[in-house]
Amino acid sequence: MALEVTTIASTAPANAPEELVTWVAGVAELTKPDAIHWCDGSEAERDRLNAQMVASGTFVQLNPEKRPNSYLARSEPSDVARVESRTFICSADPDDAGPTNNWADPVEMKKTLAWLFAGCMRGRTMYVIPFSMGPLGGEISKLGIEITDSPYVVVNMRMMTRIGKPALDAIAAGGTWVPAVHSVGYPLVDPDGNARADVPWPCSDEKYITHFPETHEIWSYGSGYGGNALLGKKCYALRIASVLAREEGWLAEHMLILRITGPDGREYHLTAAFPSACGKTNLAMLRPTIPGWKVETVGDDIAWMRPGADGRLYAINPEAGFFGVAPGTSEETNPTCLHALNHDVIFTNVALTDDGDIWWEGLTDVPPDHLIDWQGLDWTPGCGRPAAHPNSRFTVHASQAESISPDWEDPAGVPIDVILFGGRRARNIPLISESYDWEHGVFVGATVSSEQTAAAEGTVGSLRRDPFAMLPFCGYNMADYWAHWLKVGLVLGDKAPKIFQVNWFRKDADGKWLWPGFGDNSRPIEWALRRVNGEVEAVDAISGRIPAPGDLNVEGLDISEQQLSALFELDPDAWDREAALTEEYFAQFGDKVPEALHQQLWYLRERIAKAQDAAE
Ligand code: OXD
Ligand code: MN
Repeated sequence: MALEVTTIASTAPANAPEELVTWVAGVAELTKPDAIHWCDGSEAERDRLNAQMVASGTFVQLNPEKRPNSYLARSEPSDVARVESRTFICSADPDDAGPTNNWADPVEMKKTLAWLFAGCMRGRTMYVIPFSMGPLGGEISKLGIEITDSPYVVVNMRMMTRIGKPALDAIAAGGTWVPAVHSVGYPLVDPDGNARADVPWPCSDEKYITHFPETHEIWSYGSGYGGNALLGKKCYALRIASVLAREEGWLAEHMLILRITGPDGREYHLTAAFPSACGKTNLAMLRPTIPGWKVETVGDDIAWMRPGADGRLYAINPEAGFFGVAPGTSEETNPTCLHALNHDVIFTNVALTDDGDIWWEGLTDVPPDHLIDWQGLDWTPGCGRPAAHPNSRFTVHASQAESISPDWEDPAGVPIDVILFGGRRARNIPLISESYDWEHGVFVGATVSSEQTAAAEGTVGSLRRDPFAMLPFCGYNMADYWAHWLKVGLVLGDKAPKIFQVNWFRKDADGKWLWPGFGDNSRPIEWALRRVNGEVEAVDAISGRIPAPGDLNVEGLDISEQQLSALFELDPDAWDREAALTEEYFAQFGDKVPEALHQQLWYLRERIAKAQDAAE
């Protein structure tokens, strides 16, 4: 039986403000749940939901001796990733969403949602999750309420954000909050009104991940998976927060945050934006190979940054956990991450071993003789199917990483010295290159790209642009976002972080990697920090400033002079073609492209022409 409105109000904690209770009651009236639970964020609540999901078949409890307090969920095969084609920015003016987003009319979308959400929680409990993105009460932090009919979402949100009573208390004290509504879209009554049983992974074939930038609202329907359902992450911390950041003069970025301490004890902080499949989690937990350098994790995915009282740019990690890709994580590639997964983890779509533990491709060189794969089927080596889904994930609290910085929850954030932009490029882009100034850095960020690596992804060698690694995450017109970055640069002036471009993926003519990557990525970063200190001169080049010969620390590294120079080779003719592609790329944004970026393209062409002249 659906709840009466008066009953709904009586479920609310005593200090829930009227505006919040009215909103929750409205959503309940629309979605018709059987019960409402206001999450307090306690361990008892988590334990109860975990036990309930084990009983319902959503969770498999892992062997407590091998993996204490850990669970495995298997999703429907149709619900394994973010659905960019079903993700919408619903601004009044399509131009405010821009050519890189799916736009939908907000009035029409609200009608569609009203129809989709009508009765969609029948037979289920509706959970109300108060949450804080960033440490509670911090000046950069923000509050939200997610309503969901998925207990899986509640226990994941508990690790990924700060949920429950303290967040509700902050809202009760007058804090503004972003409303976010989620349903898996699988009511426990069928379309004819007959009761139906639940399934381990309820979801719908119809999916809508919608954002309303003018009213700062999120409505998500039909998926139980990660970025579609944990609405604090991509939907709030990037898409809606990027809109808030533009309104309020700060930056919401798809960037990891690191603290690096040099041998002399000096601390530096760095943020870095990488498109997917560029080793972002590995960099977030980097183990430097240069003696005396220490790297600590502040964040692995998202940075919120604001100018501080001293004029520098300060960053917080708005999240509290890691929702990372499991395959490829091993003792060799990322031991820090692997160790963080020893206990209290939710795994989704990895394989199950016969002794109740987990496995994925790349975890060990030799796979176990038998597994239950991510679809719940028997699996043996050589059967021709991956055991874990390539996008299988772990959810773990950030405090479990041995690399976590003691200050990762400092509400004031950490002052940023360096911003890195990375991509996956076999050619052209050097190992590291320093931008000439902030405007050049914004140009570099705006043109970040990766080469398509497999025929399945498109023409091999063609470029996929992923500006600022924000392509699927910017809540408004990408060209306006570039203009916002330029404005923030004016505010920061000479206190702005230095911006560098890196490329760990350069190959030689035979297609072999030129750079070892992983822990050795600390070497170009060390050069960047020495540039911050003014310790080394750099050489002006087409892409930016590059290390003078001998300045990149390769001590103890088995790398030839030839490899080293190939890592920094800049072919003016290839760059000429690159500039033409950039011009083409900018054209799709029409007259929204800031003049400063056209000017940067002109400066780039000047540098190319100079290099062409010198080569003649
Ligand atoms: C993520 C992503 O899951 O960027 O972090 O897709
Ligand atoms: Mn991400």
